[in-house]
Amino acid sequence: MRIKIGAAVVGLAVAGVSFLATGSATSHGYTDSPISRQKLCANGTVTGCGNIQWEPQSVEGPKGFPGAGPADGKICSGGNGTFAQLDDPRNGAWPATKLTAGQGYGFRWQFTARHATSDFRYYITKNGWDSSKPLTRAALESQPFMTVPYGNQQPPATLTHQGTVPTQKSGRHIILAVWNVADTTNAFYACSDVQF
Ligand SMILES: [Cu+2]
Repeated sequence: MRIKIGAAVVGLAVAGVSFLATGSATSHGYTDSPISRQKLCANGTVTGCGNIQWEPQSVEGPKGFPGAGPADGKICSGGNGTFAQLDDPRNGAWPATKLTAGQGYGFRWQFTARHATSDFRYYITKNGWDSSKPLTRAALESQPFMTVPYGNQQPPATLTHQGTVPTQKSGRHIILAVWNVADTTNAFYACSDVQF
């Protein structure tokens, strides 16, 4: 009897481990318009990216940004040390999507796991921020330029938010997209380099 119970416990433990491993390998999402750093790594446009090239959907970190969430300087990696290459400013050399201040734009997410969602928030850097330094809260405008409440609904596999690019911007900037998941303690982070 003892042996049977022991085997059942081991069986459950193994099932639990494999479930978690599958979840982390296939879950989540990233932005591809404007294209994010993680997607530039995944499609081979940018090399020397490390592990993120295999799983651009996995930039997951604590939610509650900017009050909580990843630490300053680690925002683009979601605070994941294994994805630290995303925080490297590369001396301002990340490929940048060209935008015109005030234009209409479709901000797009690709999801590999369609988690129930609280909202999506889009932040942009302040004029005069230093593109040679890792991204910090102080470098970002304090309020998102677009917030899309999602009412705990499940998004489709591809989701476009039709919005407006901020006005009064020139030169190089980062758009930080944050996907706040409703039913976990986490969010997903995506930094996109843009040029006005
Ligand atoms: Cu997920």
